[in-house]
Amino acid sequence: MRITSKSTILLTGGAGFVGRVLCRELLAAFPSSRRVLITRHTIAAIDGWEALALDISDFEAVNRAVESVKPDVVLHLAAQASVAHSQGLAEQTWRTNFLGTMALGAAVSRSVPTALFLYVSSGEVYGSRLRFGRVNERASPRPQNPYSSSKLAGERVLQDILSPENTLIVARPFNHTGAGQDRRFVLPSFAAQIAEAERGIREPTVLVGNLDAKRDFLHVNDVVSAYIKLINVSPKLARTTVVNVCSGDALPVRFYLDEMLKMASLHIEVVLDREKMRPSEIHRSCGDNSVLRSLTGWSPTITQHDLCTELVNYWRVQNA
Ligand code: A2R
Repeated sequence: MRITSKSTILLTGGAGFVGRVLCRELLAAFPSSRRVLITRHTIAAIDGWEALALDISDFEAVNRAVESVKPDVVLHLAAQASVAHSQGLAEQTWRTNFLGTMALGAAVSRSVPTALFLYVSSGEVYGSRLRFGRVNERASPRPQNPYSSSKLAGERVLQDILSPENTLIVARPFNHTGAGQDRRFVLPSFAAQIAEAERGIREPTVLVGNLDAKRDFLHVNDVVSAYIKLINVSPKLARTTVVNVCSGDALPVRFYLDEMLKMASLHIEVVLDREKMRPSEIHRSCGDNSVLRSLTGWSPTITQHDLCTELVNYWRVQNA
């Protein structure tokens, strides 16, 4: 399916952290398309998008929505997106991540059997496989928590239930962040604490978990640009293509903290919070991005320094 100016785009999870960036960039990339997003709750209008409020795991509602919108392109981001929360919310995580994906895949297969389906899975699916070094897409996934197990199950159900004419792109993003991400995630948490310390609304301390863990971080804009490039090259892709979306390098979390502390206007002490230490944590998570680069010509554009600067400045404004 080639994307034309008349194409209809359906996006789930459009009100989330990544979804909002994607809404903006899809509007810029495909200004003449029809654009519809699915949200769980009714939300304030997002520029250039029609919104439908429904629960992604409601098979009938999803089917009705897909049948009436008849999308040419589906981008599926709606998810319970936190690994940490998935441990205590296993049922809800499976309901949203697996049943929601199955509901959407079944509806697409039935109503738009030639549509392009981009499923945002996760680099987390590699799980314990990450211990053996940088992973490419041929590595066997070994998920370790309800989040990654349900994401992998979503990949598998789509391969089975989409029509043979649907093109499926499975994107496996590794860590990504930027302004607007919830402070439950590690880098926003550092930036928010630094901004609060500067304003004097907390002690000059930052509570941290394992700073030696190495992570492969991208700026959310680079992740979104990878998704859009994948859509653009979709006519030349196989029926199913699995693609890592990652920088290809892993730096210790301490590196990001140090970058942010350099920006602070006062001395801030780093304090270990044992509750933030996860015993089964992977020491190094790093993906191989060769497939993404060779398929699309993509490369990341935002430096780690600029990423840290953006986060601290964002939280300074949030706390003002
Ligand atoms: O929480 P809400 O109402 O803003 O909606 C979230 C949506 N969502 C759902 N939509 C419909 N039915 C559901 N049962 C349902 N549960 C969650 O998914 C929100 O708009 C979106 C997730 O956004 P965030 O939590 O901000 O995740 P983020 O970082 O944007 O991740 C996007 C995708 C996910 O598939 C991740 O697993 C992947 O990228 O890394």
